[in-house]
Amino acid sequence: MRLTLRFVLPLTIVLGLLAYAAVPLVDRLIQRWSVRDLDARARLIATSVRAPLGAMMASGSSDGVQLLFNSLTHDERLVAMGYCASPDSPPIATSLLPSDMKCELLRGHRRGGSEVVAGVQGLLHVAIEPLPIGTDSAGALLVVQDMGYIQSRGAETRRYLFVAFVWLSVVVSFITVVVAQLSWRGWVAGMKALLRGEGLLREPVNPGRREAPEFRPIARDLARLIREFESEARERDETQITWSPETLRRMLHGELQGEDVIVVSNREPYLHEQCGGRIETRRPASGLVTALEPIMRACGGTWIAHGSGSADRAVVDAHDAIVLPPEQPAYRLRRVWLTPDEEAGYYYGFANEGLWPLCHAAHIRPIFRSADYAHYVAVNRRFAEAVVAEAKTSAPIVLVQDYHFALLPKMVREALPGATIITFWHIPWPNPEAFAICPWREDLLAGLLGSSILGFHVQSHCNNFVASVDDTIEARVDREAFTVSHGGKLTAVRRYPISIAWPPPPEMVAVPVPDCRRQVREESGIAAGVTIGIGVDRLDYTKGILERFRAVERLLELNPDWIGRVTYIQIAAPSRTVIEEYQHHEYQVRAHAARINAQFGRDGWVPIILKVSHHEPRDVYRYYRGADFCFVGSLHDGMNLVAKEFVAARDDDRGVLILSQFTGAARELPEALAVNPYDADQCAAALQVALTMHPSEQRDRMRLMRALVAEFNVYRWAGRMLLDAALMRRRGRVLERAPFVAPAGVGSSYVRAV
Ligand code: GDG
Repeated sequence: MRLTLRFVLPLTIVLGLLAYAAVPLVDRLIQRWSVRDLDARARLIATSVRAPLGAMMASGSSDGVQLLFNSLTHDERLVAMGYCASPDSPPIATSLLPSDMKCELLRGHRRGGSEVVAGVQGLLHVAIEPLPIGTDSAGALLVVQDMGYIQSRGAETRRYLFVAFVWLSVVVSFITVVVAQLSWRGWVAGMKALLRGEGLLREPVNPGRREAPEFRPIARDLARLIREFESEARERDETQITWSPETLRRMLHGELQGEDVIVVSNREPYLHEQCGGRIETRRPASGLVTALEPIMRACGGTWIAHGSGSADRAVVDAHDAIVLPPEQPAYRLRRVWLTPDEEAGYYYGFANEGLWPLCHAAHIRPIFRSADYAHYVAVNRRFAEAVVAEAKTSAPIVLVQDYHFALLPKMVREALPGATIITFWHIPWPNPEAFAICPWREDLLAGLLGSSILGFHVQSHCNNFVASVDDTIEARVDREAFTVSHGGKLTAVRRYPISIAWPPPPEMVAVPVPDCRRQVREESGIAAGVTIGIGVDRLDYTKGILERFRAVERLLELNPDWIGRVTYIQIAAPSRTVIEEYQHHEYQVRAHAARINAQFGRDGWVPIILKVSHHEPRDVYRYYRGADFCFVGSLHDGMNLVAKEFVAARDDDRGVLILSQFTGAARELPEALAVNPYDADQCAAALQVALTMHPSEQRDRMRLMRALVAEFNVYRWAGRMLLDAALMRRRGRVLERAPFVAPAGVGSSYVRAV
């Protein structure tokens, strides 16, 4: 009702005002039309009396004229008539001709005309019609008509006008109210649907209903607001949520529409080995596998890797694939076979004798052979073909792992231009001067720049990469956005510190810490009361195993009290054993341990226990849990997951971590005792601190480190990269729809990102 009044009242007022303004206008109009009618009537009378009047005047019969006039003025509107022979003569007129109406009137109307004058009973219309008769050339007829009827006609018209306006306002108000009610309902329903998110966040409940066009701008603005809000919320969330396999799965389905993930790495997550008559599965010693395997368990997809186990061929299907992990299949492993020559050239040669020492500042000269590089190119091509064969869509998400596949991103990009290629470089990237040693540096950079995203563990590796690009090839580098534009494609260079699964798999921490201690002592022949240190590494010259032995030696030299009271166990998983440098390194490691043990060992006690053999992850965790401290001494490392694993293994909040400052992990774990592994005295001092650290301090440090690894776990590492990839895909789609070429120098953010 209130709504109706709100419409009707103003409408009626406006219509009333309009009517009020229209009345004088209508009056004037009626008067003008009436005067025009009276003029015409007077002319008609003049024409009709011309002949009889002429005859009467010629015969001098003024009585006849009067009679004629009297007979005509019987009409109620024709008040009087008269004839003036000249302006000076008296008129021959009917009795009702007003006395003040003289023939002088003719002077002002020689050619005729009319006037409205006020009479005794109202307005009179006086028409002067020229009517020359005989010699009276200035003769004229006076016709006086009553205008009273015009006034009554005006009053009647006003009445009609008023009634018409009243009806009009009623009808218009009614139609307005009905239309307003109907549109209001539609508006409210449309707005409610918008606010429910129909057509924005979810499908409309009633898909048949047409969306009102006036809502489109509001819907667009709302959709934009929601997107902004979501991305803000996501950024907020990322700092607050705990990343888990479930979070990662949800993100993959939400942000990337469940797109299939293809991982490419040299190392496979499981090797099948022929052991006597049996086939055994083995987990390789590899940081890459440690990180990637939980991701694949969570996301599913296909992992393409070199089939290097002696029984690998025996267990695959017709497509060279097997589903893994054996106990709970979650993803496909597609094996690629290499000939011994290919493996020697691509893997041992170019990758591990060339690129590995090139990227690690471990003072081992890289060896570059053309024949090795040719194999490297061929194997990269073979894996790229496998990626294309495995891709289920033209735009898959491909996660390329490590320095074995620097050329592959470009090869995949050429075959699948819409692919999202995320390459992660697990080892450091050298400075531009060191990188310039490589004879195929341009090819490697161009190959890597086929990626959508190129990830490193730490910012200094990103900086080194971008500087190498700047020094080596023609590319546009944006140091603010950290992107490289090469050949019309944009690559984002980003820092993604890798990590481990959190919480660690339950079977790794199932055995209580005291039992682990006991088992480790029994296995290694360590007496009760002897403090145990642990180191777990691939037997690699970059890991600083020799330096750690020197640190133990220095501790015993500086503080002989520790003789007989501390033992350092080094697990060294054989790695790349066909390479001469590795054979030499193993020899040195064995010799050092033997020399130190010979010098300080006594009564069955030795300071160093070297275990050069492969251990299964469960055994590795038993050592982490059974030790009092863990020593990570890499001379140069990408991240080093052993440090994080030790922290994850210590759910008793005990144990001390001594950590080389040259690992990526040292940037994330400031509560560890940071050391320079080249400085034996400093390392010995750190050992001393670790050996004497109060349990409460151990607990405080360990808790902080555990909180960090829990938050920055490997699901977050993968999730962050995939989220960035999803964002790039969305941007790519938007720019494809509405391409815009930025003017030169405006920045590279408009370059199409794929
Ligand atoms: C590269 C980068 C980066 C060790 N011995 C055995 C064994 N391990 C496992 C450890 C750990 C992994 O190997 C070693 O990981 P790291 O990260 O320390 O080192 P790399 O293998 O060189 O890894 C490195 C990493 O990639 C990830 O990006 O952090 O910087 O060099 O998980 O537990 N595992 C088994 N048996 C052993 O004897 N099964």
